Amino acid sequence: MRERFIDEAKIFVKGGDGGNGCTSFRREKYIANGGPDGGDGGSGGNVILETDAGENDLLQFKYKAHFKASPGGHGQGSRKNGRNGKDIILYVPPGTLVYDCETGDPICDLTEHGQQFIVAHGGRGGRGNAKFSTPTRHVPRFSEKGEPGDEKWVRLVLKILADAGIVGFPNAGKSSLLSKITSANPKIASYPFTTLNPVLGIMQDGDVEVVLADVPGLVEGAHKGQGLGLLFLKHIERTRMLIHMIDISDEKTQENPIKTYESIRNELDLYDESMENKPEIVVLNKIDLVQDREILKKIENIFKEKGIDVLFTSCDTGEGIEELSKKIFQYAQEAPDVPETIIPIRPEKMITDFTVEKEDNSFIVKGYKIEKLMAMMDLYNPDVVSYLQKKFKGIGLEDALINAGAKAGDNIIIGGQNFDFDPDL
Ligand SMILES: Nc1nc2c(ncn2[C@@H]2O[C@H](COP(=O)(O)OP(=O)(O)OP(=O)(O)O)[C@@H](O)[C@H]2O)c(=O)[nH]1
Ligand SMILES: [Mg+2]
Repeated sequence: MRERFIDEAKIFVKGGDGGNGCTSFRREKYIANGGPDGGDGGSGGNVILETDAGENDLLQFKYKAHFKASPGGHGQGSRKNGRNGKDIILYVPPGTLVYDCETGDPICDLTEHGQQFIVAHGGRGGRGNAKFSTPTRHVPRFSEKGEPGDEKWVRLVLKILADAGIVGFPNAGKSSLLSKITSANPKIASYPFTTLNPVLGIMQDGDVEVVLADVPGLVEGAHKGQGLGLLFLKHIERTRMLIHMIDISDEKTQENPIKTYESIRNELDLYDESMENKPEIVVLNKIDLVQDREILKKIENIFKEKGIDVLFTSCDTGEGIEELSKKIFQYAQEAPDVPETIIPIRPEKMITDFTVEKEDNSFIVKGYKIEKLMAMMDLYNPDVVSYLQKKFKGIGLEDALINAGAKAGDNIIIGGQNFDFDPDL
């Protein structure tokens, strides 16, 4: 038996750490005091998500949820740079939304085949000491360590992209319709809940393609999680139109067809208000089982009074199928596009974005970039400390610490590293 269709997954992604820069000086025969020649570390690999139309669901992430790209190589003497780490590419089906687990915000919507998104950047390679020589610093005795790669937990949610969703009670004939008008081959059987996963099929007319999604049958309470409904309602959220199928051979439905219609409508509307804006084709199926055609005429009028045009079909005899196909193509042309998912724009993080807080006798500096910078620094090296002092003055950190009340000798903590405050007064 096929594994259950997986349309949500939580994964941990980490870009490779950057390689360390190298501290080295040229040493050659007959050349005195060779200059700094330490090479740079290579960048860490990225973790990339790529849309692949050949992928159906997120099943692969059920078995493996941790992905770490490889680190960059370390720099070496003679200005030899480290090699870059390899990227990891994870393939996801079209319609995969990526959420940041920490903020809950969507960070990317992967819709087009081949579209890529770097979900975790590799760290920058540390610069070798050759890069730190300046007119006033001829002998840089330090280099940077590699920058740590980004790491985070993200949630992947697949919301299928199709033009039309086929909805209705179990056993209405939704999968039968899909197999009739597309080349898809869904499971069909005379019991409810035959379809357990959404199945896509494509209708083609010349260059025009309409993608249909057959989803598991809905029941009353589906929007609250009854039956399989809630699990799959999200797959019709992004369809542009609905094909609402009703089994008209059912006696109860014949007595009160509007009730059957409205109970499905109710579930859709309660799930999400966007459902109300989707054009809907109402199809009354299994007419081959209705002997008395007068009943159909009466039912048609009942719907008409409500302002709803219905089509009659039989997936068994093929009656009405051609008319329905035409209507689907016509509606697909006119149906409005589903609004794009809004991805909040996150301002780029700057080294000057930091906060200073006093805690006991220490001052804690927090900021994404400044913490990353500190991770690249070897504070046991006095040359690094004097380099950092200049840097802190330049980015306004020295002033910020003084304003927060820090005095010479106070303990400063940045990214878990401790050092004494030594303002350059
Ligand atoms: N006589 C007749 N039987 C039909 C017609 N359409 C579908 N059926 C039968 O009705 C049963 C259910 O059909 P499915 O296509 O599996 O129904 P479904 O809506 O996909 O059902 P779920 O996947 O369980 O929600 C099957 O036995 C079909 O052969 C029809 O027009 N006439
Ligand atoms: Mg089905």
